[in-house]
Amino acid sequence: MLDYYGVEADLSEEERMIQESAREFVDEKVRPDIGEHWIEGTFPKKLIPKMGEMGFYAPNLEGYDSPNVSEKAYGLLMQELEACDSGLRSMASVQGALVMYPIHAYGSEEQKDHWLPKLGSGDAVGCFGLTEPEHGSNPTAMETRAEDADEGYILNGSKTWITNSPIADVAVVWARDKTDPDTPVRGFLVETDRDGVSTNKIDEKLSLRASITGQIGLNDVYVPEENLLPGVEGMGGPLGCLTQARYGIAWGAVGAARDSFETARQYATDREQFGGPIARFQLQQDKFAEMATQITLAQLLAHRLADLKERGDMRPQHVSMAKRNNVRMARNQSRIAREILGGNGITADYSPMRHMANLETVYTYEGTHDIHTLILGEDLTGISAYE
Ligand code: TGC
Ligand code: FAD
Repeated sequence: MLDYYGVEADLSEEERMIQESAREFVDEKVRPDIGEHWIEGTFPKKLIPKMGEMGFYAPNLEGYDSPNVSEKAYGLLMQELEACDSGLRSMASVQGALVMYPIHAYGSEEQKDHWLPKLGSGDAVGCFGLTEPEHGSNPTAMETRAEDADEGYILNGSKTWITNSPIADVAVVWARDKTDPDTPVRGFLVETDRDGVSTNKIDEKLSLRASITGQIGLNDVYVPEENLLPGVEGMGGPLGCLTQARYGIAWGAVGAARDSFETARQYATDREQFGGPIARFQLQQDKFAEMATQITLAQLLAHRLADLKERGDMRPQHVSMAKRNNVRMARNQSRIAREILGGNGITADYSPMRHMANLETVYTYEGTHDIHTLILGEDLTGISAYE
């Protein structure tokens, strides 16, 4: 496995163990039929509780039966999951960073006791509703409204492009006060079996096919006061969750690129043309040299990001730089890997083209590449380009 600078020699025992067990799990339980799921547009749902048993959902959180692993161990886990498929990493990212994290960080003790154990074990599935049909890159302009009602709230609005909404038991929904749109955004835990909730599936995606995506319709949905996340007000709430998920993506993208590289390396040493393996041609070796360099740079960025996060020095802008760079890198390098596989590379028998198609989504969600460019631009110049 590519680790050109031997970074993994410095992993702790726990980090190594998590990496190895995730790799084994993926090789035995997911890799054999992930291509088929991708073609069919299905997620292997039977894996959801198994992934819980393996401790794949937010194992970096403290308490509530969580193993509280290091940030690097969490990153390595995301890397191994995405080395299989971005849809698999999405499952863990949403459940852990976008649903368990806000409950852990902003929830009441009752909400934590009720939801964290069952989300952690995969007995319940969560989703995160921020994006709306008319507000993607600019969620601050959201139209979903919460109106005071008898000891609770009435929610109205719609969210779209929501990973796992059609199979979710609970949605973290972000909304503004109906009567005063200047009031801060609040987060609500909405059980999907409440009257007025609909979760239609989005079909015919050409990317992230082994992941279920849908909408959330909220039509006069009543939620009691105790479903409000009490610990946060304003856009810092949802954006704080995105920082956690983007951190996992910065690591995951390295996995998708590494898997594409390893598949191409194996193929190029096996495949013979003009009387020998295609790996002997300088044109192919140039591609391997460049791929390995780009993957190594992204891997070093991810490891450094983990160190910053572990010691509390990581800023959201650090995460933007790593998400932006590493996903672009993986998107470009998976394409080069596909090229090395010739005609066979366009089939589902090999992973690079599946990664390449998935990475179109990863490049777009959790803040598009352009949005992360603007976040960095603002940080570096002090001038915001999106106001
Ligand atoms: P701005 O005025 O800059 O900030 C508002 C408040 O939020 C704080 N903040 C953050 N906090 C934590 N982490 C971050 N990344 C933060 N960014 C900002 C900020 O300090 C401020 O706090 P306060 O206390 O001063 O009020 O916010 P803005 O509204 O101008 O934001 C601009 C912008 C464009 C950066 C933001 O809207 C953005 O990031 N847009 C991209 C939208 C996005 O990423 N959507 C993702 C949806 S979820 C998803 O895609 C899941 S995919 C799941 C999967 O399958 O893996
Ligand atoms: P838009 O915001 O309309 O952007 C369109 C284009 O314009 C992009 O290229 C963008 O970079 C560019 N652009 C926008 N603003 C600017 C600007 N100021 N300057 C320069 N260029 C700009 N969301 C959730 O809330 N929860 C989920 O679980 C979730 N899962 C998803 C799963 C999938 C498969 C997909 C595809 C998306 C998911 N999303 C989710 C939504 C995702 O976060 C949004 O698609 C993303 O934030 C971009 O929003 P948009 O698609 O509306 O594009």
